[in-house]
Amino acid sequence: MFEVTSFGEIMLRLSPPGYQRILQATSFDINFGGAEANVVVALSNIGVRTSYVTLLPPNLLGDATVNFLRRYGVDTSYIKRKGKRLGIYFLEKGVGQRASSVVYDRADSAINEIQPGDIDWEDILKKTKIFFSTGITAALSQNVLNELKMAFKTAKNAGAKVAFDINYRSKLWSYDRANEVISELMPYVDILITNEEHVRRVLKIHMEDKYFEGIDLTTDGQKVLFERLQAKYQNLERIILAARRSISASKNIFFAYTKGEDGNIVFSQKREIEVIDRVGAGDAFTAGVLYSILRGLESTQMLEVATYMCALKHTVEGDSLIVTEDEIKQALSQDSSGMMK
Ligand code: KDG
Repeated sequence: MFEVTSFGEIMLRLSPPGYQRILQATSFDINFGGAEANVVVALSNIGVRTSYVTLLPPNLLGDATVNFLRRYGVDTSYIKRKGKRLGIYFLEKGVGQRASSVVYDRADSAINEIQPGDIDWEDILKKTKIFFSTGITAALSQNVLNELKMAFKTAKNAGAKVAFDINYRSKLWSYDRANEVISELMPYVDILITNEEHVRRVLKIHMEDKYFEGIDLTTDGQKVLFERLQAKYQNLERIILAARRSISASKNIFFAYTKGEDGNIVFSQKREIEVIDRVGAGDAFTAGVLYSILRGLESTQMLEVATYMCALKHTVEGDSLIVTEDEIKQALSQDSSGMMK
């Protein structure tokens, strides 16, 4: 039995050491990353039984990718070895004035060669409690999108919950195209984990000027956004929204909100972020949410676990949060919230 199964593309990540630019690099550090893989790696590390579904080429790069997932205890038995190439992405980490940049080299990667029948969705989803994917997967190609829809439908029939993160990537598609595709996926989603910007821009939930202070939603605005989202998609059982605010030129705070057990919106504490590697921080947040749902934590505890895991990911090199369950419990028991005592 798998508590979480995810489906997406895992890529080789090549980044210049430290803060070098791609233009000057003479070597690259190797990592593996992909939103849905990052989530199951983080979950496996904290004791959740997970499986990852994708296509990987039958060559040494595909083998190395499988080894990476296995090292962290992710089940790889449903990965189909087929296709010509492993997707690659180059990450140049930014600092100060210089923003991070990503160069994708993922066209025609193995997952895009997926065909109906390559994955036995029924078999895997009847053994799964929560099936997770993101808008990145939906954006990859028509083949992948067809398969994602098939997986969502099969999950419903098999009684697995569907969890989804909009995870909009401007390098993959436009807001309008994302809206068109994701609007079709939304009726299958039970658990939506995303951020308020993606809700506004991709799901096109309009918010009037009175709900903003500068570019940020006010607390009232956040509550209204939440209610409008809930009213538009009544199938959603859980909605968990993340938000970021900058408090100075170089400092960001991060927090999240959801509906509490009494029906009112509850907010996490605001966490300051120290950045070593921000890639995959949203995935660590998602892992925290799914962990909390699986372990039956209350909404307020869920928000603390998820925002803590997100903050922690910013300090860990690579796309996945590598942390143990004990470390999280210990940190949260010393936290000002005292949530996990
Ligand atoms: O959420 C982090 C991902 O963006 C990263 O791991 C790479 O999946 C990736 C992508 O497509 O950008």
